[in-house]
Amino acid sequence: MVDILLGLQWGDEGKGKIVDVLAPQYKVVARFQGGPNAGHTLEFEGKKHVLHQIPSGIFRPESINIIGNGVVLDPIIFKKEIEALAPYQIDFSKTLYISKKTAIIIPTHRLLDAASEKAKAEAKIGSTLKGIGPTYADKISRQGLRLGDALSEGFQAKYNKLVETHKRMLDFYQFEYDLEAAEKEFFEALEFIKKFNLVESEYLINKKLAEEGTRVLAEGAQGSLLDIDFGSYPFVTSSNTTASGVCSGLGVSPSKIAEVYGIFKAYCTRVGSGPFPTELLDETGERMRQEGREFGSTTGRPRRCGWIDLPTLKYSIMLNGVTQLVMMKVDVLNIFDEIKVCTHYELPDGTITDELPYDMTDITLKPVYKTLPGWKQSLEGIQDFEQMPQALKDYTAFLEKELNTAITYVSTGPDRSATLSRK
Ligand code: 2SA
Ligand code: MG
Repeated sequence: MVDILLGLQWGDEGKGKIVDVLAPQYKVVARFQGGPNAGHTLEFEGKKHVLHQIPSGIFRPESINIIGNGVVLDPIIFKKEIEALAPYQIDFSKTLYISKKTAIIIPTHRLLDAASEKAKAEAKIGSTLKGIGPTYADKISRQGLRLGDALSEGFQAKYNKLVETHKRMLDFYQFEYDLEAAEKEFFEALEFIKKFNLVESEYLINKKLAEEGTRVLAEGAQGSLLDIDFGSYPFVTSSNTTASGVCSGLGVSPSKIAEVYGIFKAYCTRVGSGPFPTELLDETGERMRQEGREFGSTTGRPRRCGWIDLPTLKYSIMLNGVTQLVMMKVDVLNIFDEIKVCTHYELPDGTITDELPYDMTDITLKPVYKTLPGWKQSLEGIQDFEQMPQALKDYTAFLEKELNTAITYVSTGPDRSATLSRK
């Protein structure tokens, strides 16, 4: 069976850490969407490592890691990621497989991302500028390049044709660029990637699933509220970040899906533009950002911070069929006297609702808060949830009741060891 782990908010929920914790239970860890816009941070044995495209099971020598067909892959970033993993002495020939159907990000995709953001000016999406949107656009409009194409003679011609199209678009944007260095790096990286296992990963994954007792973990990137269909469009990423993306992004059938782990922070953050009803623009938000070290792991951008938002969490739980919740970064709330929970929104006409309105990008939603007492103490060293301060137990119980789903893991710090199981 396939278990899914995904973020329920706007990304950066701490997925990398939890995949790493859960990985020993899984023979296979697979990425099904997104690309180098992701930044999955893992910390163990005093070391910190950020992964972008490589699945977070890579540090467990017994796991097989798959980059699925639903991913958009930048060969240049891939090469850098592999090089950065050198100290860990990983045998990639046994642990890493990439789908031939994976879409390739080429240098002009990154330029187009930048050009389109520049043209949008104030209305920009706040993209990570990794070329994600333009690459998915080419895939959907049936002119994109896939890794398997790079293995055949005709690749250069296909590449040239696409670049010509892109250059015309860049001229239209009146965007200035210098492509030479990036292209050289790109073709070097493409040669490099050919030495890895490029496979029909839908066969690999289904053969693994047919083996007795093999469980697969599908590792989501970004968050459910950035989903191309259900997120706060147009301030979203260009893939299905929700559970449905797993079937199309890996080639597994819906009947193979078992557990869905939904990860959320005990508060809320967002990078990039778009609605964020509980955003705190005051000193409380700033304290959250400092305490939670809330800066993008891919771009270093400061993340917007605010209180936890139950209407969005309920929405994400519904869309994904979440069976277990994982609450992250509770220790960041140690410093607050009071903790607020947004239970409903007040619409401009005064209606109170716990559903997300269609036009949430255009109207102001006023959060309706319930205030709970803080615990005001360090959680360091506490390894048993029962030993947690009562106020934290109450906060957890309140969320479980409102969300109607069990919180089975609670994370109290960045290290692998600061993860409490409540099962
Ligand atoms: P894109 O680049 O086209 O996918 O951007 C579209 C929107 O999606 C948001 N987005 C993200 N939000 C949170 N975390 C992401 N990954 C990095 C990380 C972010 C970083 O893990 O820290 O380092 O800044 C991520 N990727 C995309 C993005 O902000 C746009 O709002
Ligand atoms: Mg991240």
